[in-house]
Amino acid sequence: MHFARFIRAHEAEQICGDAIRVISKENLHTVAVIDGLGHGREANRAAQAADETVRELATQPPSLILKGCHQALQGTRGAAIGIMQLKDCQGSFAGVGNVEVRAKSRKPIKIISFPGIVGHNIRKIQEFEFIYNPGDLICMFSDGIGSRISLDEVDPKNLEESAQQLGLSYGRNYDDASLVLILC
Ligand SMILES: [Mn+2]
Repeated sequence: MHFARFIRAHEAEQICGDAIRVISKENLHTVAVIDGLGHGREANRAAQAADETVRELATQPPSLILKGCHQALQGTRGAAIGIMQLKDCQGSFAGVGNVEVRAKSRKPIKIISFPGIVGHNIRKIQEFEFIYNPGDLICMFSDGIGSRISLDEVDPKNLEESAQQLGLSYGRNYDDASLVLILC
């Protein structure tokens, strides 16, 4: 499993309100894309609180990690968060708010992030399960990345470079932008 990420702050900010965390423990990989609401210092504070929770709960199922984040983010601005776990060709995902997933995979990966703000109002946390195969390509990204993003441009042999190119091509300057590429 290989990972490559792109992350950059809103053009007027020094500090980023998005965060990406990848944690691998043996063959269990937990990937989080966190978008603190808005941008700047308060967005960063919310994202860091979520990141800390993801690190603490990394081996728990995505829905429980999200619930943990919901508690940890009380009193912050809140965040949109997507959590994916990958283990032995079985994947699961739970998300709240605008975190999207694209995949170039042998079997379609159908995933929905539900509306809401982690830390404020979560109407529903649902875990989606899917099958992945070695060589499948998955991208998770915040809404600072345009949803026209296409994985056709990704070169699996140059994953790091591809992540930077995607981020620069599709990133919106007026929001924090982050994406993570996963080569299964
Ligand atoms: Mn955003």
